[in-house]
Amino acid sequence: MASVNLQQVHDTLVSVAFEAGRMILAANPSSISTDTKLNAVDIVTETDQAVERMVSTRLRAAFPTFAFVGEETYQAGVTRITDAPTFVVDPIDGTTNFVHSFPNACISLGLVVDRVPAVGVVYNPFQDLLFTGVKGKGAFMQRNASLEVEGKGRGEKKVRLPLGGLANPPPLGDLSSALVSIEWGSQRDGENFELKARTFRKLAASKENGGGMVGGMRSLGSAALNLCACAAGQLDIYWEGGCYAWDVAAGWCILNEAGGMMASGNPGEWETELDSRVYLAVRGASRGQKEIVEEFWRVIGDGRMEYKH
Ligand code: LIP
Repeated sequence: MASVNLQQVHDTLVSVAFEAGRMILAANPSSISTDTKLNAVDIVTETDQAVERMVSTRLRAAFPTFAFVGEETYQAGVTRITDAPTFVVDPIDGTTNFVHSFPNACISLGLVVDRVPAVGVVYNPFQDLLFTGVKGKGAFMQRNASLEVEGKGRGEKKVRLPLGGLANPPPLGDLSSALVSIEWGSQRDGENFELKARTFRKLAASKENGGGMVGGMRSLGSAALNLCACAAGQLDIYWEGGCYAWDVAAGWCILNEAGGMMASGNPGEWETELDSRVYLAVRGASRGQKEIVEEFWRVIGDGRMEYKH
C-alpha cells in the first residue's frame, strides 16, 4: 500500500463531513430542485451536487495528488477506480430519505488505496451521528458529534465498534435469529430484480416452506448506514446488489475495523471487488460468520446478480 498518512486523511474527512452536514441540514427538501437519473426512483437533488462540489474542492486542495470519484460526477463506463489513493464519495447516501425528511441520510467519505478501503467517515447530520474507521486503527461511533466543532459543548465520548466490544462479540446463530438488512435499490425490472424479490420472499418464509425464517428484515435506505449498523453490531447481515463503490467504500472500512466481513452478494465468492456492485456484509462475531454467509447463499440458490459498471 502506498505510504499515505491515514490519520491526516481521517481528520480532514471528519472536518469535511461536518461542513457537508451543515449544508444538508440547511437545505429544505420540500423546495429544492430534484432530478432523476436512471429512472423515477433514482434521484439527485441540487444539494447532492452542491455537497459534492464542496467536498471535491476541499479534498483536491488538501490532497492534490489523490484521485477523486464521486457519485454525481461519475461517468458510466469511463470513471475507473485505480490502485492510486482515491477518495470515493457519496455526497448524500439515502437521497430518497433526504427528500422525504426521513432522518436516515448521510455523507459517505472513503479513501481507498490499492482499491482497498483504508479510511471511512460516515456522518448522519440528522442524528448528529458519526462513524469513522482507519485501517489497522479500529472503528468508532460518536453521538452529538458536531457539538464540539460548533462550539456548543462536548460530543459524547467516541465508542469503539462493535458496541459490545471487539474482544468477544456475540456469536452469530442461523438466519432465524438474525436481523437482516436488504434494499430494493433503483432497478425495478429484469433478472436482478426478480432474484431479489424471490430471495426476500424466501428469507421471510418459514423453514418448512424452504425459507430462512429470518428474525427480521429492515431497509435503512442507505448502504453506508447499513454497513455502519453492521459494524456497530445492530444488524447481523446486509445484502445488496446494484449500489456502487461510493455507497460502500467508507462503510466497508468501518465494518472491517469492527471485525465484520464483506463477501459477495453472489453465492460462492468470498472475495468481492469494491466496484462489484454485489455485497454481503456480516457483523463481527466470535463465531458463525462463515456459516451465516453460506446459509444466506443457500437461500439465494443458483441465481446471480449482474450489474454494469
Ligand atoms: C442509495 C443506496 C441504497 C440503494 C439505493 C441508492 P443514494 O444511494 O445507498 O443502498 O438501495 O438505491 O442507490 O442514491 O441515496 O446515494
